[in-house]
Amino acid sequence: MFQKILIANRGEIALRILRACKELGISTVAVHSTADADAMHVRLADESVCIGPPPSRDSYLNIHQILAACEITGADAVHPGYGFLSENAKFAEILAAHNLTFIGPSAEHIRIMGDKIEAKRTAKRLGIPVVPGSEGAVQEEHEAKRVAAEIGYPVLIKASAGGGGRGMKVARSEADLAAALSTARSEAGAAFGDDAVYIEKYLEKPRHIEVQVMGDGAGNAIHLGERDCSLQRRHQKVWEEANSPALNPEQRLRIGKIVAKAAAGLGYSGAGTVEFLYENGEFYFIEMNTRLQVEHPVTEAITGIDLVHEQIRVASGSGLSLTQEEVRFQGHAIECRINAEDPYTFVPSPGTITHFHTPGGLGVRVDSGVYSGYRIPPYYDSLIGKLIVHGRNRVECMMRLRRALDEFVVDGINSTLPLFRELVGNIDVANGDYDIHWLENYLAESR
Ligand code: MV4
Repeated sequence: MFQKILIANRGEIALRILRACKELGISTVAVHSTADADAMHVRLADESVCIGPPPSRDSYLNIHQILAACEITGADAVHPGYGFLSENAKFAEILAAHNLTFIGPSAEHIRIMGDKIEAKRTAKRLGIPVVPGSEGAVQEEHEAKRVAAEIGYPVLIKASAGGGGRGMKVARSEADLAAALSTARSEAGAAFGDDAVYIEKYLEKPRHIEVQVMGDGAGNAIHLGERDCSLQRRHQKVWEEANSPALNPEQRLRIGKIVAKAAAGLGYSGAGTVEFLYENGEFYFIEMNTRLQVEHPVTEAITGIDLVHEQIRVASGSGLSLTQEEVRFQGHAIECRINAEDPYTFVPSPGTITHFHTPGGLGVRVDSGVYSGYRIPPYYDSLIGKLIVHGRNRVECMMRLRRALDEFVVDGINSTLPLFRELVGNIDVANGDYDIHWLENYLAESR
């Protein structure tokens, strides 16, 4: 097992990882920018190292500085959290070259999944259902027309280097196709330095359902059920829940088994999330994320499994602590992302949190890195905390969530709390009756 882990992140996820390390008896190193000198992750870690000025590229993304911090403190492993360097294959390779363990999958698997065309090809080969579309990249317009005619309009042009919604163009008929193709290609080239694009059938009203997987890197993998992340705005998830209100136990088991088998076949190591669009009872692979995700606590709530413990175990060579047969799904969990933003325009609202009071009680978890008097720096994302509520079923979970939201106090800045107080009272949300466009339509209509 590791002696000392350096946490190459900040905010609530740095605290989340610190807590797991403490429970496992592993010493912790926090790194921070000058803007984060008074952050909670710095206070709670055993040691801390300042790695640079506020901009992320000079601090949390600065590989040289993180290596130096490992060297100075004698850390033997690095947990990247999410965002920042978590899906940087080069970083994983550089750590390995310095005899440091990257707590995550192999650089090869990160690289494959970062290339959306390669990811889709790999998923298909491993038996995961994919969205109908081109076999790989499309080069010429005539090729795009042939594929589109085959799968039928509307179609979506996606950038291979994209992901997370960047660089997509819809073509509703052949008349739109040439323009969509050239716009998508030039935008991809400008944004990612890679103009490879591919074509898919455009699904009009899907849900976003993702499956959590954990591999041991030795050909074994387990799935931990799914999360429904359809409630989002501009590709930022707002509300996530497990189980998905749209699935029955047979569907859950079927897709989980497919994903676990694929991860085992890849020899995948650590935590991963396979993202699907789900429409009319069918799953369609879109991407795989090779990191721990923001919304992992809803999976922890319904399984009782500490995903960060499992990540650390696997990375240290101890293997997974349980088998698929030992995984039990209990009840329902919902996560609300509390952002320092205007609840309706989502304009960031940095500044000082004059008062911060978190709810408690049975089935209530708050993961946050802020405190009363904390000043939110303007340089990073606007997540200030996550409220995760668990109940024996979805109705109990929603009752508890309504109560917990009533207790939550964030003063001094704008937060997204008022939006959640509205959503828990909404009939479609209560019925679990929503798709990936629901929240944007609701926000457009409700004012
Ligand atoms: C799609 C799609 C419809 N059809 N692919 C957006 C993010 C990226 N991960 C994939 N995305 C989409 N891919 C096909 N073939 C619709 C989206 C999409 C979306 C997906 C998940 C969650 C929110 C979304 C919001 C808009 C579009």
